[in-house]
Amino acid sequence: MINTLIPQPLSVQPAEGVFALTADTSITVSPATPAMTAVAEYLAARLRPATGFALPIQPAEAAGPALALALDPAGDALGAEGYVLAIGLDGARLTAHTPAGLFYGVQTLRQLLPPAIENATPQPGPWPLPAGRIRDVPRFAWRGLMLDVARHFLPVAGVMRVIDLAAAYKLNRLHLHLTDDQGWRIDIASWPELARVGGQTAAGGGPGGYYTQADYAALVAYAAARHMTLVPEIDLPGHTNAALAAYAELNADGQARPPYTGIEVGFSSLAIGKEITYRFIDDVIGELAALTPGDFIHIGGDEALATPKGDYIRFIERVAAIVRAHGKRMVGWEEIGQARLEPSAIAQHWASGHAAAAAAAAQGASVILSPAPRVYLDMKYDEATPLGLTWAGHISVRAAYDWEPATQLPGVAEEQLLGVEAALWSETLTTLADIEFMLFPRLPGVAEVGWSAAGRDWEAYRARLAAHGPRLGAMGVNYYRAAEIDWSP
Ligand code: TNX
Repeated sequence: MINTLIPQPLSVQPAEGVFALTADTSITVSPATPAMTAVAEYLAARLRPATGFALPIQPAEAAGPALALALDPAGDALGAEGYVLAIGLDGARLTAHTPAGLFYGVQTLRQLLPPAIENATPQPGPWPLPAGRIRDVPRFAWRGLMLDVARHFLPVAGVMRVIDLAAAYKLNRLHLHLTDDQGWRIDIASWPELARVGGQTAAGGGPGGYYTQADYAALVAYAAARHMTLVPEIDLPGHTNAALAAYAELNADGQARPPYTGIEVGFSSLAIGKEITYRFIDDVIGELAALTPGDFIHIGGDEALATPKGDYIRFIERVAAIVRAHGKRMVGWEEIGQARLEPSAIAQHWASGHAAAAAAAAQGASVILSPAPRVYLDMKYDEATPLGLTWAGHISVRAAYDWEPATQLPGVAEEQLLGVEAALWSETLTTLADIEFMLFPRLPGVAEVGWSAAGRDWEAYRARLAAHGPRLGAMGVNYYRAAEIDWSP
């Protein structure tokens, strides 16, 4: 078994020989529940186009060579997301304690097949799976990607594509930055001008756009089918010009702001002293919570430079109560650590002066790591990169990969780290092709930092990543052929 897997599994024991998929191979499920059948259908849908095989889904008792998916009720050592993949000469058996674990095992199985498996049209094959045994459990529960759909809107199909690509590397959270100064991207029925006015603009003056609630529900379902939780962000109390342009009464002076299409930050603020501000937030978070089966609502809280500090703290504490009243866990950028937080709160570290994230952790809150110099994938790779910003430096493929979460934040214990999240701000990114170019090939490295417990080894990683070039190519991904990687052939 030549191991080019990303993220690197916990243990890989190679054996002699292969099991090759053929026209006679079936996929079996045990037990035959809807959740199991859904994982099997997902697997079949990945394998049918390139192989041209029927790959029928059958109960486990069916005879013949199979990819067998089985829940192991006693397998709780595998946790909520772990799996065991055993490949012998006459079949492959994937076991897990949950359907999510099986889903991640399916991603591993995909990567063990030749890259041509990712083609959308029939390929000649053959389709060998190398024999061996893989046992795999993730290091962190939160393995995220943030997409900024506010500076530039990304239509539903583009978000679904990103979900597919992120799921292939075992990410399990998609954080959507839905609102900012330049645009409001989710329709709120009780405040219709947010989308109708605030949704019409974008950074650089483009056309904007927004998700209807039906669109958003479709994204939630699409993500859930890939065992990914959507985390919606409404950025408050700064980064709110689009809302302040849509509703005059949200401004301290009662005057609607003009739309904003530049890329400065830190100039806008909701009116902290007005009661209507909290009715507005309660309505918005109420509608968002109703659309969100996941536990989390992100309230932003970053760079509120136009909000006095005392007002900011009062505001965050009031918003926390609103989020709690709607039955959700509050996530915020690390600045929320300046306020009093409940232990259920989650602070997202991003800036290098990390006193606020440590303050959040000292109150018992959990921390997500998004250190800008490592995982702000909107930074240029190097000076030649045509897209992106540079304020956090250049982020090479190595820089995004070669860092250790446990030592990022002095004073924050590893038990308080929920995980890692890459962030893709979109001031300079207007198309899906732009997004793919910035994410790939850096996102797989961040995914490995979040998933793999084993220490990182850049030389071994860059060899594995090279093998993903043809795979990404077969998926049609517009990836950057960084000179750090030997992209042979
Ligand atoms: C900082 S990170 C921001 C964003 C920008 C980003 C650009 C954070 C919480 N705020 O508003 O889009 O830098 O890299």
